[in-house]
Order: sequence, then C-alpha cells, then structure tokens
Amino acid sequence: GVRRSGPELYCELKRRTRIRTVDGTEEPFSGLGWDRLVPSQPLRTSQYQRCAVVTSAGAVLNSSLGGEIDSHDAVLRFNAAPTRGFERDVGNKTTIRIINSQILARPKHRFSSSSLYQDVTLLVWDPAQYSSNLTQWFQKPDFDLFSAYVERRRLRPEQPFYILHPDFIWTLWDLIQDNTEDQIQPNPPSSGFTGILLMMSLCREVSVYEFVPSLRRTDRCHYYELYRDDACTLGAYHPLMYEKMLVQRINQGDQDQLRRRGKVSLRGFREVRC
Ligand code: NCC
Repeated sequence: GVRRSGPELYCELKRRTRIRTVDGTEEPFSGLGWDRLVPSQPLRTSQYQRCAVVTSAGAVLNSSLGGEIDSHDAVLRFNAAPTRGFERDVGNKTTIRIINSQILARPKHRFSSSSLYQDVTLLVWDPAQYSSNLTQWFQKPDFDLFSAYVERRRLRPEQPFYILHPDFIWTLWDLIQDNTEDQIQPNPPSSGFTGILLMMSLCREVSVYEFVPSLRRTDRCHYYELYRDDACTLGAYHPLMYEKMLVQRINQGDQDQLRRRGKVSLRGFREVRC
C-alpha cells in the first residue's frame, strides 16, 4: 500500500466507496424474485445532516456522552449493543443498526423477537469468501442469514432491511490493504469500519465515538458485558488496527476530543470536492 496524505486518503475513500446492497437483479437472487422481496426504496437515498456512530467498546462506559450522541439526526449502532440501562453513556436513539449474520443465525440473539431489531433500519452482512460469487455465497454463507431475512421481509415489509453486497465489503477491504504498509489477512472489515464509511456516504457530518480508543481505553470488550479481551479493540479476525489508523488519518477533530472523549469528526463525502 502507498502512504497518502490525509486529504488524499479521504478522496480515495470517497472515490471508491459505493454503497451496495443485494437488490435482486443478479443471480441467484433474480431467479428467486428478490427484486420484489427487498425494500423498494434504495438505502443510499436516505440522507441526514449530523450523524453519530457509536461503537460497542467497553471504553464508552463513564463517558457521559449520551446527550451529545442523541443530539445527532441519525445514530448508528452495532449488533446486540443495547441502549436501555446505558443511556447516560450511549444515549437512547437508534436510527440504523448494522448486524452481522450471527445475529440472524444464532438463537441466543432472539432476532425475531428482540426489540433491538425492530423499528430501525437494519443492515446485515455476512463474510462471503473474497473470490466467491453470489451463488456460492447463497449456498454456503458463513452463518445462514437468508432464511431469517426472508421471514422478516414477509412479516414486516415496512421495515427498511437490507443485505450488504459482498462486493461492497470487499471493496472496503481493498481500500484498507491499498493504504496500509503491511500485508493484511483477507478477512472482512469490522462492522464498525463498514458503518463509518456508510455514514460518510449518507450524512454531511459524522461523529464517531470510541472507534479510535480514548484515554478510557480498557480491555473490557463491550460496554454491555463483563467479558475482557484486548483483541476486541485491537483486532484478531478483522483488520481493526489498520481500520483505526486510517480513520485517525482523516480525523478533522482535535487531539483533545479524541483523547478525552474518544470522538473522531469526519466530513460526509458530499461535503468535499475532490
Ligand atoms: O464486537 P462487535 O463487532 O459487535 O462491535 C461492534 C463494532 O465496535 C467496534 N469495537 C467494538 C469493541 C471494542 N472493544 N472496540 C471496538 O472498536 C468495532 O468496530 C466493531 O465492529 C462485528 O464487527 O460485527 C463484531 O461482532 C462481534 C459479534 O459477532 C457480535 O457482537 C454479535 O455477538 C464479533 N465477535 C465474535 O464473533 C466473537 C467481533 O469480532 C466483531
């Protein structure tokens, strides 16, 4: 990968990030009538002014950021991260939730009944192999997301619920590799990084909380669980450390905001002429 300046990196991200969801126009989905199953309104037509991305890191505990987070027009959260009981630190507004396919496939997440996955825009992704095509992916996803997706679309057709296209996920991986000196494993980017690029595409301004660690940094994995593992913050499977270095390079906010509050400020792609 080459070393670009902050503004060059930002423009490279803008040029190559194209939100894509499964829209039913390609096989095998076209043959299954998915053009009528997916929401008729494309995801990229949602537009917001000020957006917040709230990671699930343990370090958001005791941040008192809840009020500030809720003051944004749209708030993005991840997987099973709750707000109830944690309002002071993470707020209580959720506009979009990005979930990985484990949430749909594993009974412990109670996808069909839990209120976490209702009344919000949902985006699910599954790590297809880098080189596999959609038919191979459909036959053998990492976790079976397709049956629960079909069921939810039938039960609640009014809920905006999208499957992120594997090509979108892998384009983000290419972007990380092309801007990183080391050779990284071809594992998909974390939900967090995907969410940041998504919101830069949909919003004018994006505030990201506790993606790049603050002074509160801890080995506690999630704010909502006691489990401890440094790999949650640094990455093991996902290229998380590299993702964090890229985001830090395009941060428009100051060091004090980053260290004290864990806040990175980014400009939406529409805001900057490259
Ligand atoms: O942990 P997870 O992510 O749900 O966290 C959401 C995003 O927040 C950022 N994060 C989280 C914890 C931390 N200490 N530091 C952080 O920066 C990351 O950007 C992360 O993406 C995922 O990306 O989907 C992930 O999901 C979990 C798990 O599947 C879900 O929570 C559902 O239970 C993965 N863990 C396992 O599979 C065991 C995790 O690797 C990535």
